[in-house]
Amino acid sequence: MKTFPTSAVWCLWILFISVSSSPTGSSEVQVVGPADPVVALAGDDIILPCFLKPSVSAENMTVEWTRLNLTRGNVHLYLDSRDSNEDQHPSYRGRTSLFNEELKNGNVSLKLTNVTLSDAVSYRCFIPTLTSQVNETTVQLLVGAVSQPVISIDGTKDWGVVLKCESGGWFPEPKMEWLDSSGTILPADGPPERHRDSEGLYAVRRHVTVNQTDTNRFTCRVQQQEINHMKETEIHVPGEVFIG
Ligand SMILES: *[C@@H]1O[C@H](CO)[C@@H](O)[C@H](O)[C@H]1NC(C)=O
Ligand SMILES: *[C@@H]1O[C@H](CO)[C@@H](O)[C@H](O)[C@H]1NC(C)=O
Ligand SMILES: *[C@@H]1O[C@H](CO)[C@@H](O)[C@H](O)[C@H]1NC(C)=O
Ligand SMILES: *[C@@H]1O[C@H](CO)[C@@H](O)[C@H](O)[C@H]1NC(C)=O
Ligand SMILES: *[C@@H]1O[C@H](CO)[C@@H](O)[C@H](O)[C@H]1NC(C)=O
Ligand SMILES: CC(=O)N[C@H]1CO[C@H](CO)[C@@H](O)[C@@H]1O
Repeated sequence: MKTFPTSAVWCLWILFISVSSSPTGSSEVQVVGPADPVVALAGDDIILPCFLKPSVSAENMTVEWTRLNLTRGNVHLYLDSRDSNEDQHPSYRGRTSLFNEELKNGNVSLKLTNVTLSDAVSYRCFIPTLTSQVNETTVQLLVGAVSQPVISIDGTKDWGVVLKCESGGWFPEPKMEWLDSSGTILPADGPPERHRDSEGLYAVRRHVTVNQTDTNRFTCRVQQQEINHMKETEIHVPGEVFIG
């Protein structure tokens, strides 16, 4: 009786090792995607990562890229060792491909060209031919849009000069700030004004009244943290503008 538990543990241990280290057990191959969202700007060509782990060839597997919550059509279908896009959603036509040379390495990442704001959803990478629990993964795509701010002199007010900064074509909504030449944020003449155009892009405008300084240089900074982008424009206000 005393030796029974020990040998039972050994048996289980050996069983465990032989199951977990079995290199050909395709039931353990998992579909893996990125931990973080893919971030892109409108117009970019991007890769939505998806691969088999451990790496086995996907050449003879079915690969289905779909949009979550898109009831009809798919984004990209690879079936019978070729791309089969008869049922592709029209908005993805001609913009999708797999890396054919990479399929043998289990890399079923999707290339999507010229992304638009309406592509910013979650995608499902699904391998129905895989006999494993983890036969799909989800990849989130964030798409932003940015543009250079434009500064103009909007007149004078008492002791100072009123500067105007405008920037259209942003997504998501950005933050706009005025800075002096040492990088200190200046108190603006109010909160930023914003509006959205018909395409859903944000235009932002903000005024600041500045005094004469050593450099007379001022910077307008527009930034969007979710897509990690910043654009700056600097103006040099001629000294004589202040005297009037
Ligand atoms: C895929 O199928 C083709 C044709 O049946 C075969 O020649 C090839 O070896 C297969 N590849 C893999 C990785 O199983
Ligand atoms: C898959 O292939 C693409 C294109 O060659 C490459 O950029 C990407 O890094 C590959 N992914 C993996 C996980 O190997
Ligand atoms: C990219 O998409 C935009 C908007 O859909 C379109 O106007 C533009 O022509 C496309 N560019 C290319 C290179 O296909
Ligand atoms: C994919 O995996 C899920 C969850 O394990 C399972 O319910 C489903 O039947 C699998 N699909 C296929 C086509 O094997
Ligand atoms: C500009 O100068 C005026 C008068 O000296 C002062 O009241 C105001 O606070 C100054 N503004 C800034 C932004 O430094
Ligand atoms: C808008 C919408 O239908 N969202 C759904 C998309 O699918 C996920 C998961 O299937 C749901 O949780 C969302 O509610």
